[in-house]
Amino acid sequence: MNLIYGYCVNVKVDFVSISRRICFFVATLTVMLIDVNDRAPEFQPSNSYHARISEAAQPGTEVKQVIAIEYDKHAENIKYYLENTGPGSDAFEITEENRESGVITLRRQVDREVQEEIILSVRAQDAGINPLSNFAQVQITVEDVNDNR
Ligand SMILES: [Ca+2]
Ligand SMILES: [Ca+2]
Ligand SMILES: [Ca+2]
Repeated sequence: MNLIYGYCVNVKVDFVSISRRICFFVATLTVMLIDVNDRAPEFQPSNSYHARISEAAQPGTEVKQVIAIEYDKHAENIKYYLENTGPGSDAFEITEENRESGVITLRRQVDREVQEEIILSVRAQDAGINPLSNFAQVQITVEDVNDNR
């Protein structure tokens, strides 16, 4: 169960008694609000990123860090996953080590002469009991180096 917010309000009730005297009593009412995981993480500043990577960059090079915000209590530990769907996307990864930092790294070298632009899809998943996800797109431009002999 998520965090419970409790607060108290005093309720004053006026009434007329049988003897026609005006009386009142004060009761304290405790209101409990239970936060449910009803919002998916939101990428900041938007769900569209751009990055540039040199085709000379070596595996392990940091490409981009994405970040999402979680609004529900007790669901804040967002995890990031790379959905390797598009062509060339398998050259990138979010390692277990970077699962909570959202850092995308290079898994293998890319070749601009093969592919100049690569689109990645990143999923941010919150830590709710019934987790919610959101997606961002990372457009990667591969920069040329003079490597063709
Ligand atoms: Ca949430
Ligand atoms: Ca909520
Ligand atoms: Ca080249």
